[in-house]
Amino acid sequence: MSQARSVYEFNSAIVREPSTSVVDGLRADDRGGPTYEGVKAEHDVYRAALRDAGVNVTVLPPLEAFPDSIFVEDPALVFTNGAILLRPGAPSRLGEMAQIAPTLREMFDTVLELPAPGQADGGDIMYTPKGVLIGLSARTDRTGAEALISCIERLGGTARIAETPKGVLHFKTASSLLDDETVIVTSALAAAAAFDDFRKIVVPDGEEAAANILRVNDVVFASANYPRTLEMLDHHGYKVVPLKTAEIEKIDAGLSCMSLRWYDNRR
Ligand code: CIR
Repeated sequence: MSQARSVYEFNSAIVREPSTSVVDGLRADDRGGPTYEGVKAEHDVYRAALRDAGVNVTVLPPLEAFPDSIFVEDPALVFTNGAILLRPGAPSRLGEMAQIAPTLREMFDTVLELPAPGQADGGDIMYTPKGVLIGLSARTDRTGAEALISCIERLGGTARIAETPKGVLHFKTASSLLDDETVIVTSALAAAAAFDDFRKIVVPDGEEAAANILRVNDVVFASANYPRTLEMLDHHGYKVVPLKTAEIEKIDAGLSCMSLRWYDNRR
């Protein structure tokens, strides 16, 4: 059992230093790649914000062979009582699993592995107080999602399958948990059955990428690029930490992707 008071109470996180190869990160549309310096600057501020929010941050070394390896959220899923090694849906990212495995085996007593041939990316997985939601997407298939449900149940949790809107990379690209009762979503997910039991805050049209926020303890990390969403969150009473995401967005990433977070009972 976790002693955390909520699914977003975290005292531990893993991040990975960006590699210079991050400029070659995967992207659906090429709007010009990010610069290494730009990504590094956004990552440094993100790490500091996690620490300011009360999280102990472990920084893993860069992996030049894996341009997207800065997005540690995708190859694994972590909870207080165990971790699950996933199988990322992008072939160029498959090897990231083996790279993060030794760290997880050091930090967690139980490390499960998603059985082949299923695929699942951490970006499609939302941990909520009403169970874990797994969005099917181009990266997460039904075989992977069903196998993942079994792994989560072995750790004592519950999970169910949801749908990621077409053309959206990950389920959490378009939705995030804000608090125990509330999610922030794009209009494409506003009517999703998965969120029937939640209050929904819908991001304004034109600010879709703002739906990837990260709730950490009493603060909400949100992209500094979307002023109307920032204002809305502020209006709803959230303590917002605006963070720059202009560079990582060029390779389809947001704020949740850059860390694995959990509550460690031993701290
Ligand atoms: C990818 O396509 O895999 C990376 N360029 C972006 C990953 C973003 N990860 C996430 O949303 N969890």
